[in-house]
Amino acid sequence: MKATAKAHTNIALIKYWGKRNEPLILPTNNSLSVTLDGLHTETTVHFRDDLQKDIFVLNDKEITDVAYDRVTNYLDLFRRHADKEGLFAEVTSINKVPTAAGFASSASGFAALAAATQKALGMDLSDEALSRFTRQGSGSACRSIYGGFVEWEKGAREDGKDSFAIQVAPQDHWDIRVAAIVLTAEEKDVSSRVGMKRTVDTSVFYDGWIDSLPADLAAIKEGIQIRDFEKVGEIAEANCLKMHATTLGAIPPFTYWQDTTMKIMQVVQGLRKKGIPTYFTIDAGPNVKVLYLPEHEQEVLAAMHEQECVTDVIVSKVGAGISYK
Ligand code: 2P0
Repeated sequence: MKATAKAHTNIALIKYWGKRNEPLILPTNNSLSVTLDGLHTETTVHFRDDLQKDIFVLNDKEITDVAYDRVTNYLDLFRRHADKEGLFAEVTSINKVPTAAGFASSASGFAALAAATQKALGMDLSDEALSRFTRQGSGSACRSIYGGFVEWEKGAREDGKDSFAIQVAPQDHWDIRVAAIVLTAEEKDVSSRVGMKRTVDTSVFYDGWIDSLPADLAAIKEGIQIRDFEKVGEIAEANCLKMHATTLGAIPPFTYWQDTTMKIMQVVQGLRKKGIPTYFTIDAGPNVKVLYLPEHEQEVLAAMHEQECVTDVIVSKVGAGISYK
């Protein structure tokens, strides 16, 4: 009863920002992401009769804090489903997503954990069912089941059965690049979980965000199908700015941006003025991700490395979905 799975992280081009049901992690809106090949988690789950409790080892270190509770509570979901309550696991994870890169390592982390767990228990889940299980570990993780371009359907049911991700276009559909521009390694003040809840509950801009999403989703999906980079980039950048605007209308207001975040946004806009199609997107943190086409890699990376505030740049191509060893 042992299995190993690998999952890549993903970056949302249309953001998930708000839950309609917190325990089940049901979102208020559909989101759309691209899976990234440069950042991944590999996890082995070994269910053993001799264990009295779960063990969680991350990057060779035994974890006993809240991250352990989150993993063990998550395993309970599978144990209940597979009728294996009382059977504990040793979970060993190698995370190749540097926290400083500003990517939620929870996306690849929960996708790899869900995949390895269901395989170890012999559950033989479909991708759709696996995505549903993964969603309950961390919302954005349900998109990391697939490679390429992926949409998470919010669903309408209260039990969450119709809230899972589907592939919009495969990994080899389009060769675009995403560079993670690392600016700071500081812990953020407001976690994404707390930030999205505060925004849903209090932001005067939240309704405007929600109302604008169907048009963004339809247009970006069309842009992806016809490989129109400028269209996709423009929508992704505007969608990111709208998401971040909602945080300024919350009570109390907050922002994930720092001065260096805005500096990189200006560098990206400066590249566009020079005729290089480049766009940014930002998650719940200060770091910026830059989208560009392979033929512009040199100019884009040179412009980023010129900035004093940039400590690292991590480049990804479009990545693959879950794989098993
Ligand atoms: C996203 N983010 O679509 C959005 C954009 C951050 C900004 O998903 O509470 O770690 O575990 O469901 O998935 C980050 O939130 O939150 C996130 P939970 P998650 O990628």
